[in-house]
Amino acid sequence: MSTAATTVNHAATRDEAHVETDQQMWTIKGQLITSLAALGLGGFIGMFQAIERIQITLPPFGPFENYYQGLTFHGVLLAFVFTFGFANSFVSWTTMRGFGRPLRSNMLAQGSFWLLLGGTVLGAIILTLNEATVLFTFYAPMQAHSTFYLAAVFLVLSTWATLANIVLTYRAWRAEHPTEAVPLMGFVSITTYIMWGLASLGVAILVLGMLLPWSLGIMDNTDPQLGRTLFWLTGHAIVYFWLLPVYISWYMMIPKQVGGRLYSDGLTRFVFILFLLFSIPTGLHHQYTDPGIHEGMKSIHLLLTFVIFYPSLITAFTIMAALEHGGRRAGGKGLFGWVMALPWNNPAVVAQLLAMLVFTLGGVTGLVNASLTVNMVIHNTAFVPGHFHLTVGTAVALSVLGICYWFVPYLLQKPLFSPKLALWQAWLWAIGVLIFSRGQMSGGLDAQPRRTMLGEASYSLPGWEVANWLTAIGGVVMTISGLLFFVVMIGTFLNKRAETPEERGALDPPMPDPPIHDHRKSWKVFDRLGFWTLVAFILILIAYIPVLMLYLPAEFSSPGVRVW
Ligand code: HAS
Ligand code: CU
Repeated sequence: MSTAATTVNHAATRDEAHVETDQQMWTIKGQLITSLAALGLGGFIGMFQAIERIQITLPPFGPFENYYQGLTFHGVLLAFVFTFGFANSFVSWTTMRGFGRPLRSNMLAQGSFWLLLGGTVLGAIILTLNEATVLFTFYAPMQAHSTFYLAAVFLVLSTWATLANIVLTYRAWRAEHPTEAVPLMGFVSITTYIMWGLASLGVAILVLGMLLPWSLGIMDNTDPQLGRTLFWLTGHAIVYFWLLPVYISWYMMIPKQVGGRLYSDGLTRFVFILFLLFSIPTGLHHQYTDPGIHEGMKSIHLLLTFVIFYPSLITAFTIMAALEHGGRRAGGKGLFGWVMALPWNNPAVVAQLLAMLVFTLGGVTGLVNASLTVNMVIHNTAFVPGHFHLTVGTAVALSVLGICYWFVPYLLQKPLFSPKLALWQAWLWAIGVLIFSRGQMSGGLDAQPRRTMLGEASYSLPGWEVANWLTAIGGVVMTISGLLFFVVMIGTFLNKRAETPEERGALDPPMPDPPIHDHRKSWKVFDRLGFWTLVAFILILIAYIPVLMLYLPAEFSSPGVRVW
């Protein structure tokens, strides 16, 4: 373990030199590259799923033995590798900057990177061999090769290593600042990871206690229903582990990037505490149709799902206020003039503004899903992928691309290659996903099942044709957008051009100004992280003990099946 900033990176002339050590910055870059590689590959496979809807099956579906192998690749790479890698990279960096010191442990920083890479390579190998075509939810009794579960262990461990490092960094800071308010950027970083640390316990018990020993032959049978419940204990909260790193950007960087200021320090802390408390005890909203679970427990999870909707609503209003502040400072007048005055020529901002606009629809469709009775109409239909391409596929993914438009130039100290192309990329993604999700959702409302090779289905209903065409067209537009992103990234990497005088300062990160209502007005109780973690844990027990009691002691009665 070392805290010594023995060598410094490119930013030697800046005051952050002592914060960003070379030993740690390469892991931040490595995690980001792994994440973006997963995005590129996983996203590309997505196009073949989309055009399959209009009966076009092209290579590289070829190397895949079937549609579901490609779908598993797509889901695992995007839902786990892309998101975990980005979170590890970006939130490690915001932690360093937030607490104004390097991460506490080089070993954990490097371990986190190697675990991510190791898990990714193992997973990719076993998926390529078609030994783990179990989709990203890996429901038992479908049984993958043990290497698949091992890969999952590696990926989760990589996030735990980052979590441990963030907590140690916070404690080191606290030892030197016993009475100060936790710096806001440090606060949002650590609450994001503590939430995930608690949330991931479900899948850790599932994989280590059930699926891995079962796939290794140590246990003959498993208990699918207990497994599903443990999976969704993690599985809802994981969506906020994908989302919160992006919220960190929306709260911390976007106000600065649009020339405005965040409204309130205390409200921001409150939002992240709400996510810590209520992200996890909501998992049953993925299991409304599961038999055996009491309707009363499903209703409690439903109610808490409406509670966890609330911090995103606060976010909508508070970020809008910051945007309006920036727009008016830039000369925007009238009811909507400030919108036009936002920096629509800055791709880092535009990608995230469009991601926010699309997320309003993602949020609304989330409410549809969450409502127990309405859920019966859309559950297991194409409506659900419609919903999650608006959320993780855009609110998160398009924001990550936007963040990359300043973060990558900063990390490389090279100006962004072709901001114009980057702007095209952002708009094309937003347009593409709106077409795509419109197709998926209308298809879903017309009873189109999800996770089905519809181009081959013999039971198409009238109305599906339009839905399928929209899905295919939207998917292709998103792919073109994705390709543009990689052109811009590779162009930036190869860029030999120096920063022009007009661009001066463009290679500095957009560090936040204090909010209008700064930390002196915030409640001190928000900073009691140990206390909130305990409350979050108790809420999980209340929401889950009555459910898990139904399945305990577990009945390991189901042998593994291979349906592919
Ligand atoms: Fe969801 C299924 C409910 C959010 C992802 N969701 C899924 C699945 C995924 C997913 C992957 O209750 C499928 C899992 C599977 O494979 O089976 N979801 C919700 C609810 C929310 C929600 C209530 N989901 C997300 C997020 C995701 C995500 C975020 C990924 C990152 N979801 C469900 C339910 C299901 C489900 C059920 C199960 C369905 C079933 O039957 O299987 C809420 O958190 C949403 C809150 C969002 C808002 C929007 C706030 C808007 C903001 C932007 C403001 C705009 C501004 C723009 C400022 C309240 C913050 C201004 C710009 C200018 C230019 C002026
Ligand atoms: Cu959910």
